[in-house]
Amino acid sequence: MKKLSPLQIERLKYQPKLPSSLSGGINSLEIVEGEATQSVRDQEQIKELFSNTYGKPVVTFKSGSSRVSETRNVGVILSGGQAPGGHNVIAGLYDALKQANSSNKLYGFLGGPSGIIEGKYVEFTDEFMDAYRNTGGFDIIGSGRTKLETEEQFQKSLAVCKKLNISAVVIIGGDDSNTNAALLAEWFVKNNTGIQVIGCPKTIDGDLKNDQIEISFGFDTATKTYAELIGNIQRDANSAKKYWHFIKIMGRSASHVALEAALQTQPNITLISEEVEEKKMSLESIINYMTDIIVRRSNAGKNFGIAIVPEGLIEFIPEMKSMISNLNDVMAKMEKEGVSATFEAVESRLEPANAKVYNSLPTLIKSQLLADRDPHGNVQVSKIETEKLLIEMISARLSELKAQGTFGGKFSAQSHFFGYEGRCAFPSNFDADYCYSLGFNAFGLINFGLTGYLSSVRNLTQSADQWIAGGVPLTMMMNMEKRHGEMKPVIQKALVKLDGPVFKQLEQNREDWAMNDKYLFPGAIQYFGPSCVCDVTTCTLQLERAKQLASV
Ligand code: FBP
Repeated sequence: MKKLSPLQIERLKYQPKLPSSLSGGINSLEIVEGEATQSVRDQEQIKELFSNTYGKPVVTFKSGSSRVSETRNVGVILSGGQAPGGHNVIAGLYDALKQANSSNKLYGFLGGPSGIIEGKYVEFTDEFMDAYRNTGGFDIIGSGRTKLETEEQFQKSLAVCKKLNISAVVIIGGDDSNTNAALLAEWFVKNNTGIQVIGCPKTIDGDLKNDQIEISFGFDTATKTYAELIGNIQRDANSAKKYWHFIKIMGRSASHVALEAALQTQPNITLISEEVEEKKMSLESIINYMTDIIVRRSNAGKNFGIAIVPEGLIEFIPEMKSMISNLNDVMAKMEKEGVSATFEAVESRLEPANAKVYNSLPTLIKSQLLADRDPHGNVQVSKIETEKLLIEMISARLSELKAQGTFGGKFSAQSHFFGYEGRCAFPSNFDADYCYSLGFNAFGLINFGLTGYLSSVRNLTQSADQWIAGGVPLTMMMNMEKRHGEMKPVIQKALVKLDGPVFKQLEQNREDWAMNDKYLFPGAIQYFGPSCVCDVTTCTLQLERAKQLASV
């Protein structure tokens, strides 16, 4: 028997909460259909590409009279980056499936979407499932980033589903993975396979959201974990008073994670990528902005501080964005031609203005920008050390100011990157309940014969019994974007809204936080104890929901 920590033992016993519409039993649901929907953009193209699954209504569940469920086998895939709560989505799905009919079977495809193509799977049993309840990680079946898009991949997936008599597949993933889900759903319908596909909104990045999806799972736990770490560093900085800490925070493109972590901790500087883009801030103006705060604090006798840098910043700085987009096309072409991407080869193919920007970067960053794209064509921003780039450039700027006699302080910096630390934490009570509900609800959507839907649980700032369960058509969230040099249908990422209440909260306070250390110390996530400590949701969710409710 494996040895478990005391917290592991106690968390295994936790019984996640369900919305009251679902807690009456999976066989006692009634479905309510809303209006027909359309995609967020590029309606004509998306409609043409998804002619069988486009335009379906948003649905919600309410408790209804009891019915008998036919036997079904379901397959589940964990896709993309880890996010706390993935195991609970599977637990909710498993419990609903067995509650509906004890002969039902759940298969887990191993290692992400490649598992369904290669026919690598495991069958869930009570004992296997019970060992993973309320735990972090995706190690139950593993994850991967394979893009599902070719006819061959779809045919292989179909053959595996037929072999296992699977009539529905649940894909737990972020925007790219749910784009996979939408493509697979469409293909299965087009080819009259009778196999349904349902997605679940996962990603710590918090960028898979809209009016129906209030937040993706994992965001709550990951941001609380980063906030704990930032708070600890703030205490250290405020004790030693000798370092500036530059902390890059995961979250790929959107800055939701950095923004939420900042609201929970109130650091001296917080960069928000979306603001940088909107204000067309060049790298130089970002350096000037940060240097100004560092100098002013130093003049006040404070040669220390905390700066939060969102992971995706580099892609939002206008001159970098243009260079990276050009670089992506160049690299895709070179890959097709079998030419290796050396500095010289790349520079000679970039447009002159972009080559100049590329050339101006330190060698470390230049080589990090040439790292492989992920299978969905994204630059792997987690590998680009923007925090070190900023430190290097600010140090150089401060040396100039020192030489001019306008800076007399000290600047000693430490760099950090918080990302992987938060992706597999024990899910908070919120994520444990939310994920379990998403999985349970996913089976409800399957039981009503739906396909091409994302499992949706809303009204999340209320207690779990008041949450609203249902489904949103995946095509509703799609638009066309350039990937690997070609226009493709993808789920649109939700970026930070600069006129939204969350960013406004930062904007209204940042000058105060810059100079008058108002650090907050959130401490570690608590799983047992007073509800005001254990069950509180993120500032992002609270502020966005308050605005949504005020506008109804
Ligand atoms: P998903 O979009 O798949 O949820 O992944 C998000 C993420 O955690 C990003 O925040 C980060 O940039 C990326 O994954 C890192 O990817 P990898 O795990 O492949 O290093």
